[in-house]
Amino acid sequence: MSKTKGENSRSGRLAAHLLSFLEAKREAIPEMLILTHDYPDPDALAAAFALQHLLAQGYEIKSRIAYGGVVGRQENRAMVELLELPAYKLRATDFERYEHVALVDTQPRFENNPFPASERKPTLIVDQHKPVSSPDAELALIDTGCGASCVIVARALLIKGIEIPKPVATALAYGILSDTQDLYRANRRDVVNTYLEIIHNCDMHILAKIRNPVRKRGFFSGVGRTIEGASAYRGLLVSHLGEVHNPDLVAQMADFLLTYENSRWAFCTGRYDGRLYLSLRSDRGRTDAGEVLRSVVDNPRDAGGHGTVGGGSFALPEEADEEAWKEAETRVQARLAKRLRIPARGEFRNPFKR
Ligand SMILES: [Mn+2]
Repeated sequence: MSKTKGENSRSGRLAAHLLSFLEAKREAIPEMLILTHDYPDPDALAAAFALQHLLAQGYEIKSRIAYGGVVGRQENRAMVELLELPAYKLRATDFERYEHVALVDTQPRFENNPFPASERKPTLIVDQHKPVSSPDAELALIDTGCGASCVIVARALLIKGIEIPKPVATALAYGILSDTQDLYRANRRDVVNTYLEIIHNCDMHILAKIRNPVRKRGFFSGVGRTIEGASAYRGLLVSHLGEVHNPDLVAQMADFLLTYENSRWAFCTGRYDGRLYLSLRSDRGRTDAGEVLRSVVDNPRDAGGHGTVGGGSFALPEEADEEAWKEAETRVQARLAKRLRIPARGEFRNPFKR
């Protein structure tokens, strides 16, 4: 493969750092654990898959891809199954077994992964999210403008001229499309170029199947509850889903609500495994939804995001009853309304009731 354009771009420079780091360290790294966030999205899965390929083909480093939670969204499950993407639930012994850990699409001190940041330091970070505190790793590659974290790894494969097999290319294309809203939020030329260089190796048939997955019953009842419980005021559309079977549904419903013609902001919450999950979406390209959400939760580490997408979660006490959950939902909604300068006296109404 010929040398590619973009080595002078930000993602190209970070990718070059990654390559020279691995070149220097290869002897010292026999194997690596690649850790994504707990409920990995297409970008996290693609970045992990591509990094695994780079480590194996470029440096003979074996690796295992792991996540703490579950692969929830039907699209993401289809991605894992159809591409035979080897991502596994983290085992209790993994952190003992692997001396070297790479974090992708997340950072050591973020609450969305189980990395024991107070006890140890990861070997590598590849991420696009704004750090809460300066991220500590042997090599931290953070590019908040790269559209998707997997762009950095894709760039590294392209620069090194490693052949990209169809499943990896398809994962990368979907990761980029998914995190940039079909390139709409790809604000830099190197991001679009990376996508264009990858797309030649893609399996478009599988990509289409991933993007239009067969959906389970739980998804439709989730849509029903979202609409049923929706309320809106001055462009802010909110729905509290209550108990959910997987926290990805909260994000998916926020995406869905944002498509309503009168919504400028969509906010959803859901209860899962003792935590209240939050998702915020904005239709304004220049906003930082993660930053907005951080001001809504008690601990800023509990939320984050990039561009128009924000997410997070926080734990409620084990003894929390229905009233306590309701109170938490009301509190985050009120703080959000205040932050968006929507009058507290405003009355939220369900816009979909006939
Ligand atoms: Mn991402």
